Amino acid sequence: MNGAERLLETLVESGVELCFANPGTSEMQLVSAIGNSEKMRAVLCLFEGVVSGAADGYARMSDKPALTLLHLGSGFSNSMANQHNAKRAHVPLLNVVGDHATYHLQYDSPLTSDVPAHARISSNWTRVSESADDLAAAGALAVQASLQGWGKIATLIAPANHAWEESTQPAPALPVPALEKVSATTISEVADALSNGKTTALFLGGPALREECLNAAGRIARASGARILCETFPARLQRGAGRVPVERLPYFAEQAMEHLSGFEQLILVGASAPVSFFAYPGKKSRLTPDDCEVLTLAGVDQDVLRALEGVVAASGATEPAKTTPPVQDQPIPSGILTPLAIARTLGQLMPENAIVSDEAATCGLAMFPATENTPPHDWLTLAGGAIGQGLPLSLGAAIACPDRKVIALQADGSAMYTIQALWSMARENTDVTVVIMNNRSYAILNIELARVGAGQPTAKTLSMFDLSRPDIDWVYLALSMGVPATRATSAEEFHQQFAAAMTKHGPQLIEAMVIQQMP
Ligand SMILES: Cc1ncc(C[n+]2csc(CCOP(=O)(O)OP(=O)(O)O)c2C)c(N)n1
Repeated sequence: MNGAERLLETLVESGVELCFANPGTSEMQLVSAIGNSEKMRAVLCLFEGVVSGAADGYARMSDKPALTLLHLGSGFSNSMANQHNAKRAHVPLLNVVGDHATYHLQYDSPLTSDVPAHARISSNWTRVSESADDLAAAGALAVQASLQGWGKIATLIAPANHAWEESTQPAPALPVPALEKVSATTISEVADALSNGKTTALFLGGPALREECLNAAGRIARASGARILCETFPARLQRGAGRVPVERLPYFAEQAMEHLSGFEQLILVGASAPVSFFAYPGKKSRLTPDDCEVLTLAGVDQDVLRALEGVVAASGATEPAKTTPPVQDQPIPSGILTPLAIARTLGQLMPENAIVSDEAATCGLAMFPATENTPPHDWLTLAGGAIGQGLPLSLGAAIACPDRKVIALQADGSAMYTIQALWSMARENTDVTVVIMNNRSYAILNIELARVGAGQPTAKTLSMFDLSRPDIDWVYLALSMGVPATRATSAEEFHQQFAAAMTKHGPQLIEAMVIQQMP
């Protein structure tokens, strides 16, 4: 066996069963090994940002690392924005990046670059294999590194000669690392703080937004009177009717500060203390009130569930959590197609167990509240703020959960970064309904321009946020990549097209010609 075959054997034995790939010449042995394996599914993605975003979506929904196969430093760099988002989402992700044969690097051929340097920027763990015999052992270490805490980005660089030379050393899978426990002292300190009479919020993030953790947080909230808040961009929030409601911190700093005002105590659970997304001249970066004490129950890599259950027990929180009531009957939206009309349709029609990838940007503001009472579902957001995540994320989520409907709420500007994901959705026949919010604008940047005080905009300034001239035809774009598509120009049309999409399986796209009233 060669090094690539041994590596694949180890990865399969470690439980890795899916590869999102965009390979080149230096990865041919790996491609061949995957091609000869019945245990590793391969999904071709036509841009590396789709590879990494899809691996993130798969990991968010399966809690397992997908393998990404990338081509040298340039391929890795193309994947980097969504690697960054995955890192911020705290998911396990396993990159295997090919490099030139070790003896070839000295000749500085055109694709030569410092691959470990590229990788280190967005990886938590980086290693270059030392020999063909070492490649599989390095693979086992990489899987283990990706499973540290709630998930890390592990990047293994495989020089081409290590992949093609003979390897005599099988490498067994390594044990999955255990989560770090929160100390009994911390648990009892937090339980005490919850009964000290101060106005308190639990501030949840990362793994604390799963149903079991929310049930525990809901009990604590009921017993202590604390409110439950969550970070602005949760990686995966389990919500909907019958689940524990969570107040999501607003994006704009002044709204977030307003939301947090009056709290004397904030208890962090799987989240960092909230800070403003950007700095603005004359505004504070920290969002908590100056006199608010910030305590940490559990960091993002700790055993958040056990910690919450510890507080439940220590504070005698015996009553079950309050939960969200189901949706009430409402009239079908009619008239012009506003984001609110789309939101109302979602609120009425989203099926049980749906997975929502929310990269709807300014159009999305109304969609989160409007879907609060729909049947239970998972809500995935742009954890790292680097746009171009939504379509790849929904591709990966749909592959992880083939029996669940995935709904991609997708702003048009962000969609164009990784539009190639549509092609992979068609090829894999994933059950994703993409709703493009066509406002022909980088609308948020118009707002931010005023907020940072960058002066009076000229026509040229505004042209840098304008997506018209030419207008993008999303129906043609989708059809050209094999995804059936329709266009909705009124609230009634959208409702009818979305209702139809919910009854079918397979990828579909609705171009929503939204009329937006900007604040
Ligand atoms: C990788 C990356 N590049 C650029 C940006 C800056 N940026 C933030 S929002 C935005 C435009 C978003 O436009 P769109 O997706 O159409 O949503 P809208 O604001 O119109 O609702 C840009 C370019 C970013 N956040 N990430």
